[in-house]
Amino acid sequence: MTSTPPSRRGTRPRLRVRRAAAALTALLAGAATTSLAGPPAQAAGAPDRARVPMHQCWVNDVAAPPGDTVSGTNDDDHIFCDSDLENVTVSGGGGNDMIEVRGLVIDSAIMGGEGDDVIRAKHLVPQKASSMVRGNRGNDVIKVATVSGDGAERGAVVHGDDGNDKIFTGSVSGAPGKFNRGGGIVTGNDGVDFIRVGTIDFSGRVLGGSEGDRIEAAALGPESGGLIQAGPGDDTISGHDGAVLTVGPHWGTVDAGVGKDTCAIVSVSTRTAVASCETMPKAPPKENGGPEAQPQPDTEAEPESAH
Ligand SMILES: [Ca+2]
Ligand SMILES: [Ca+2]
Ligand SMILES: [Ca+2]
Repeated sequence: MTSTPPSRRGTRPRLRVRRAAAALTALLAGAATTSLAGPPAQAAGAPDRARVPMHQCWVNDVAAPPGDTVSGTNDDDHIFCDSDLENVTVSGGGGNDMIEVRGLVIDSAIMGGEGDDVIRAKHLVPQKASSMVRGNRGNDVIKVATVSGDGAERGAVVHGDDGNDKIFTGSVSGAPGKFNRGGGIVTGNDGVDFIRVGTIDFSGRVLGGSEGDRIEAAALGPESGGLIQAGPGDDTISGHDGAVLTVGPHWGTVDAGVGKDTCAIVSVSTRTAVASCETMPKAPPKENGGPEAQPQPDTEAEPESAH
């Protein structure tokens, strides 16, 4: 276990404030869904990482004993957690597992294990360690509310791992730290993955991994900057449902990687960087009002019809 010295990595104060505010908002949002039993009080004055593992989980309708692990069997399990996870690792083990966490994922990990798993979790809220969701091997479906990390030691990490995964998350944010680790990151890893995320900003990263992936984001770098890196394979990068993705106006970066890639994107800034897109449809966006918005037929102030 690494210690967590005060950050000296020069994170801009404004960003830190923004993060703190976001974390607070997330906590408040999560509070509505956590159980009334509430977490045990933190050991007052406990140095650094001496936090009590906290969870209220059930494995196949049997309450999981307290402790820092919640484990499924090698068969198909249903693991349900009705509270925040704090300093806990939840593992599905083998089989096609369903893992559902209704609270925050604080310094904790959710691992699908072998098999085709379905994982649903709320916000990843790393505080003193990383928060992580991994599908592990198999064709997994992963849904996470938001992915917001901070540096190497407080990463918010979602990995599909081997297999053809489907990953859905909200916003992805947070700069990596040493060795490019951590931050806010979503990766498909090996396999033909489908990744749909919200806004990628404040140095958040979405990586496709090998093989032909489909990556859809709501926005990329609208306020600060973010990265989409599709990796090897014939990849497709776009907005949601194939809409045109706006890159910028700040430091949005798209690297489609090796392969015959299709990018439905429009850059709205000179600070963006777009590389390795073999196909970039020039078609104007239908709804997002790009710079070349389709000329509308003259409809003579017709009232809005239902469509
Ligand atoms: Ca299992
Ligand atoms: Ca799996
Ligand atoms: Ca994968």
